[in-house]
Amino acid sequence: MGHKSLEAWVEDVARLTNPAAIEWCDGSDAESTRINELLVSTGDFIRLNPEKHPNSFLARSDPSDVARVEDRTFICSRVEQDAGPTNNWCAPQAMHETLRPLLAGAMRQKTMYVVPYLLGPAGSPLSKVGVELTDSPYVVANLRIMTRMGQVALQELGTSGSFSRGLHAVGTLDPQHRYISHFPDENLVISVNSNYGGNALLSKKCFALRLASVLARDEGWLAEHMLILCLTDPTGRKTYICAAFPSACGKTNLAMLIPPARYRDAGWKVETIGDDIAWLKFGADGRLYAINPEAGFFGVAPGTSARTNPNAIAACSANTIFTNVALQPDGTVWWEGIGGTPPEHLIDWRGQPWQPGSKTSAAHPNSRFTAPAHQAPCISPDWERPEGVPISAIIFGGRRAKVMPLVYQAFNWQHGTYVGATMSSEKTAAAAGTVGELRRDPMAMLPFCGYHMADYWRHWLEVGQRGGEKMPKVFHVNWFRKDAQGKFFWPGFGESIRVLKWIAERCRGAGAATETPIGWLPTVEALDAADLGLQQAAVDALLRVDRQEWQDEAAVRGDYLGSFGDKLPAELLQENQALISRLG
Ligand code: OXD
Ligand code: MN
Repeated sequence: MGHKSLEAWVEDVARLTNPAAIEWCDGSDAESTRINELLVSTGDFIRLNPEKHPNSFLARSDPSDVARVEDRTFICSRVEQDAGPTNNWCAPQAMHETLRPLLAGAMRQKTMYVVPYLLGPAGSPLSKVGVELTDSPYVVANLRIMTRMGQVALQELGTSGSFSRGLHAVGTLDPQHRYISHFPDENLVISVNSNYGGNALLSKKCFALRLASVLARDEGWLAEHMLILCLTDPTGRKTYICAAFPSACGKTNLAMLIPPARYRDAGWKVETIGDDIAWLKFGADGRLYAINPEAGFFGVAPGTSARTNPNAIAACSANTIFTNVALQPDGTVWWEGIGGTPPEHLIDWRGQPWQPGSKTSAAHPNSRFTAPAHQAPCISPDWERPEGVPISAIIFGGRRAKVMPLVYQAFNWQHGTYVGATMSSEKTAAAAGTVGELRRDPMAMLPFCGYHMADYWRHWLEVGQRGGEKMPKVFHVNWFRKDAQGKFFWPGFGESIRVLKWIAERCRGAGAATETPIGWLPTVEALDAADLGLQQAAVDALLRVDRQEWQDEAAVRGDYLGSFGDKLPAELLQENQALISRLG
């Protein structure tokens, strides 16, 4: 017996979009092979060299459709105020009326795929089911990697289980009529005129963050833009850590960090549970437990190399979809920062010949790999634990050339909420817009919070009250501080283990720290960086809290918080005031 409301919805959508066929996806290998072959036959996939990249493909998107589009992303809550000042709002009825003509007949002569998927491990009380209806076989191929897709989700759904609905039509790709519309009151997303990852794989940002953040508010948990890692120390003790950074700021690299030899030999290890999204719920013991709702990595390719992230390179060594990277004559992929000298001849992400010295990049700066998580050698044995993993620390961070030290610890959960609420970062290529511009990106959720940001902060404070002493400790990191010549002070990558080690020590009540007006910073000795050969000036800069710079920062933060009006929790303004008075 089927699921009546799912079947009825599929019929409704088919009546509107008029597909030539409807296909229910089962998630099998045979289905995956068939979809991939279909994409090759239509020219949407190029099969890569089967020896060097088994069962892997290159896809090129329309040049106007290469990133998330925040200005075309809408939160259509019934009440305008519920979307808040950081989201585009449209009344649900008006948006449905706008979308209807765009969807009418949009799937004519195409197949509509019904893609049931599970976010989170099978059998986990934290997992949720979504169903995406799409006319894009590219989306189906990606969803098969990014989620637990097909039969497993239908089983979880049964005949009456609840599910989030996603409707995606490729349409004409017209950027002027591109809509990524969320209807939180209907648990529904409708996306038209884009086939790019974050706009079209509705499981990811649309469901696992925007809709899930609303469900989390209502059900008393947290849906966050965070990696999850497990740090093991030489005694075998494990510390589970979540970290929120804006898009393309190194979440995947941190989640897959390989410590330098001295640390490895001593027994330090980092394992990955997730690289982008965490769902955190209270366990029976009153602690917060996290699951990774996803089953794959949708990682940024440029800058990923055997030196910077060998685990990611291994994860995408087979069964991977590469989108908007460059192609070498031997059927292998290439991107800026992959290592070695650029080949003499390439086909760039637009399908044009490219040579070293060309004015444009060979791979798009936001080009991606979609790879199964279990293929990463660093995947944690705990990554599919149905109950999740107990989180000891939450890290916030961004790209800041100035002001922010390498790491500091918030005084408590309320202060940590303020640190997250006021974090900021220089913009990257993951979203359309001006790269490098500084913007406030609270908890790295600015583009992903499905409701009023100030209500979201209130929710964080309430969750903190519920968890009390058992809440994770909160930290802020910045790997991106630069000297006057624009060179990074901190080597980053594997060397950041030193920061993780201090964080784990602090979670156990150890780790030497200096109290400063902004929080606790590690002492130079506790940073354990003597062997890095950093100049004294670099160490000073990395651990500096400059009063004048911070007074300016606090003033900007005060204005920013003030812009949220009546809904702003008073506690956050109090935290800003407290910072100002500590700065003297
Ligand atoms: C992503 C993003 O794709 O944050 O993860 O843009
Ligand atoms: Mn992300």
